[in-house]
Amino acid sequence: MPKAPIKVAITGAAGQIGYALLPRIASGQVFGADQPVILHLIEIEPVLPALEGVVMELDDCAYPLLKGVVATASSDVGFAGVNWVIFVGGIPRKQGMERKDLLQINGKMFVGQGKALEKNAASDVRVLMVANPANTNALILSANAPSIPKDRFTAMTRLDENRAKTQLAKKAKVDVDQVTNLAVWGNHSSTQYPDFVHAKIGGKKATDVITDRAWLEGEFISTIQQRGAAVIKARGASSAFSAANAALDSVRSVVEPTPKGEWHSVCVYSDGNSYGVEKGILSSFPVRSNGGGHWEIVQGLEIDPFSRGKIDTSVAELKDERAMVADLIPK
Ligand code: NAX
Repeated sequence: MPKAPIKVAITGAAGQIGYALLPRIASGQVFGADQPVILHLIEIEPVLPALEGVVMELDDCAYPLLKGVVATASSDVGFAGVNWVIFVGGIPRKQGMERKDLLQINGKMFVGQGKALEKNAASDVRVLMVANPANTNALILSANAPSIPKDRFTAMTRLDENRAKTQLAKKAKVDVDQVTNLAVWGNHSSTQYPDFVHAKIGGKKATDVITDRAWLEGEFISTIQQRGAAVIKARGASSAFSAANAALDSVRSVVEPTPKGEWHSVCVYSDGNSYGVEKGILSSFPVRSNGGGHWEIVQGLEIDPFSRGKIDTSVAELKDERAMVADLIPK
């Protein structure tokens, strides 16, 4: 018996990340080679003609697993019956724009989208927020869709994890698949903390393989924190296919079981009992999934004073962001 199709919505589908995401979802690289999909592509009205071109390209790929495409500027139509939503659409920061302005502009958008999601999505809907500021956007979205369980909302720090793994692999002169257990903590911003203390290289502690502590505490962390800006400087545009790749890794890491003893990085709601992060803050943590869509924050990692300081700084920034959009979060 062939599986029933799942409905996957992507907002900002005609943008550069959306364009890199679609062929990989439609070809079965995310939900499995036997899982048919129906794509719901959501864009703003002026971009619908360009989106039509993207739909033509999807048609022209003749993907056997692609059972339908809906292209729309309506959140109600776009979220109707969807099982997964990847929120990519957003307004980029423009010159002279304060962080607070960006938070407000994008935040207002997620008030409406949260309400539409709650009204229209399937009861098992799951969400990955990619659009920046990702953690706070996801917080606003979920606060405006209160009947959807909090554990369905995630925001992306997987690109940071992937970047960090590659930098450690290069320094240790090993293949990147030798680097595991790389947790990113906190906000997806320049305060994030890529945790080298618990990372492993070839199954050993990364700090036993790379003994240059000054590099780990200094250049390594700042390279990851500033990597997005470095890509923009070099390319004249922000990370696109690497971001799409990380979004797909994030979804796969929820729908597939996490290998024994490992974890992946994703922003989830704090339960208030994990590593001193206040309940209700949507922060990046090391997370394990059971493959049935359920995840848990990895418990029991010892946090040394250096890591504590870094995590606290990033979580403090998340609290500041939440305070800046308090008017968009219903009590
Ligand atoms: P683009 O500007 O290429 O695409 C964004 C698309 O969103 C545009 O086509 C726009 O028309 C659409 N859009 C705007 N408002 C919308 C709305 N209300 N409903 C539906 N669509 C809407 O940006 P792109 O490079 O694709 O980046 C998208 C987002 O990802 C940005 O917010 C960016 O900051 C964020 N990123 C997040 C990363 C992460 O690791 N979490 C890394 C990469 C990326 O910078």
